[in-house]
Amino acid sequence: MEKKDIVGVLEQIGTMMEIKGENPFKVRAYFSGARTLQTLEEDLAQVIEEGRLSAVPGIGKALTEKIQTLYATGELEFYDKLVASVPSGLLDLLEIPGLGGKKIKVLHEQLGIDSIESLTEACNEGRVAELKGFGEKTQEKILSGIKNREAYAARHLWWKAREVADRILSGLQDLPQVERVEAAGSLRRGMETVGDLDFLVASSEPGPVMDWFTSMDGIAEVTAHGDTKSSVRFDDGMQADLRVVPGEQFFFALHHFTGSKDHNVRMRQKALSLGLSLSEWGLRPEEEKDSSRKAGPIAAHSEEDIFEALGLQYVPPALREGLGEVEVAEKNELPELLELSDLKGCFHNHTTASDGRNTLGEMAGEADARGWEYLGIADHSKSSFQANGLDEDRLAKQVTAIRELNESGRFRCHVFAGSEVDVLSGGKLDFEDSVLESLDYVVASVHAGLTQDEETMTARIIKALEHPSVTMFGHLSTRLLLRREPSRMNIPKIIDAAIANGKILELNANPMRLDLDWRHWRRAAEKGLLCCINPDAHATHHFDYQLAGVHAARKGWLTADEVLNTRTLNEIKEYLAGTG
Ligand code: DGT
Ligand code: CA
Ligand code: CA
Ligand code: ZN
Repeated sequence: MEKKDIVGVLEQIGTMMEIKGENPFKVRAYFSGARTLQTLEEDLAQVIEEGRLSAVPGIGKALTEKIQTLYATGELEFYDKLVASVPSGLLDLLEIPGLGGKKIKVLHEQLGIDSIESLTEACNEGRVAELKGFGEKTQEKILSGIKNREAYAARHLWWKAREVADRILSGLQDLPQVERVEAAGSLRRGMETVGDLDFLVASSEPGPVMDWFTSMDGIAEVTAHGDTKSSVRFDDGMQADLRVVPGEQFFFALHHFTGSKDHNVRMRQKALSLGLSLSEWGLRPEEEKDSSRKAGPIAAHSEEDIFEALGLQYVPPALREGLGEVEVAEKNELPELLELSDLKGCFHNHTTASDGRNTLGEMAGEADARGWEYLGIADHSKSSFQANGLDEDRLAKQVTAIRELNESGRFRCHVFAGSEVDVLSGGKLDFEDSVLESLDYVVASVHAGLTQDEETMTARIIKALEHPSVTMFGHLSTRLLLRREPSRMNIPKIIDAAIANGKILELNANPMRLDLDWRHWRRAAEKGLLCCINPDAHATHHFDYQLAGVHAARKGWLTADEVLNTRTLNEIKEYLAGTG
């Protein structure tokens, strides 16, 4: 088992012991042990193999044994027994923000709460507010946490949906009856979260295709099984629809089921204005609409053909949100959207110096292998102790190591020395000016104090943006998709301040963040805001996240020249020197 997972198990043990009301000293030992392990600078494997784990301060004998067992086997009897001894409904309560072991124990003991359902009921009846240490505010927060949890469970991250969809697509592709296949819906539009997966197949023999689809591995329930449409639900709750159409309808159906609904409405209106009727079946003169379900007189051999038949510029799926794209396509004024291949590097990446899993050399090597011209390293700063943030000394050593790596000529990829500096609660940065000035660039981010009121948070962020050393702001809203709501802040005001101060906002490409949200970018870029797409990589394979970032950027109508990291190394050097 990896360190990260062991830390998770120790934390869960602590929480479960809290729920059971066990000795607080024992409970604390697990939490502090988890934290010690998390911030351990040395390689855990090496420490264990050299038998030095029990010598690490804060890790006693009992903990040493458990960590070693988990490391070696990935299992722990003590943990399994503990899980079995806590009612499973109580563990579900942990997913509600603000509820930890102690509060759950009180809810269980005093109100007999043992599930989300009984907790909802107790909140609605006002019984939770009456408990000592809870109150109206906490009760309200719990209720909104429960509501969010339901909404979160109904959707999936685009990244995860895409992985599942790719497997299904390649399975469908391999069937001899399948002439064409595409994923449609919100997945194809690159929405940050996806409700269900939508597949479309062209085939004259739907039977075997539907049979394959409804008997895939991991299906919990087949909710529909027909010749034109089947639907399934997987064990993890994800659902998928498959529609099979004759070849000549394929692109009409693809367009229709890609959506969005609002886009489709606008497209049908546009067709009507030309005396045409557009549907999932085809495009035909309006008076013939009801005569048949066969493809109409206008054929489409691609989606481009459909747009052309309506006198429209082709609208890429990313833009099909009904946000004015049809009107702009009428004027042939859609922008040439950013492509993944436009990116030449990125700036917000971590190494083993803070909480990353790969070393500086490994990260630079991977960036080099991808053909990037530059890579920015921005490890956490000292206040992010939970992420093993660097203090001034360790940062200075890292800067030296980066300079040496560049001089060694080991990689063609140039490494920029930066820092992801915490913006403290009053807007002050985590390092003194002289330290910040020693860096090539600075990413300012908020990691703590996420629940400040709108005014305080907005002022805090703007203060950081006004600091001369700050290059860009990281994951502005602090949201974690399907897990944590954004912090309260006045985003338009912050965008104006960024532009006024010549600062960049990041589009964090981590599939859980995609922050700043694409919905802001079109207006912001029009006003002159510069974007930087960063993977926030904590391991070399996280560089793949740039794809998710590019999808979000495309949804925000961004073009290559609105994104900093499409520039060449020389242009970046000039930009950072303040001359570009
Ligand atoms: P999702 O699944 O919630 O992430 O979002 P979508 O966009 O994938 O929606 P979904 O799966 O319900 O339907 C796929 C597409 O099919 C949708 O984007 C547009 C089209 N569609 C479905 N139902 C309707 C409808 O009632 N009216 C119109 N105009 N289009 C529809
Ligand atoms: Ca869908
Ligand atoms: Ca669907
Ligand atoms: Zn961060």
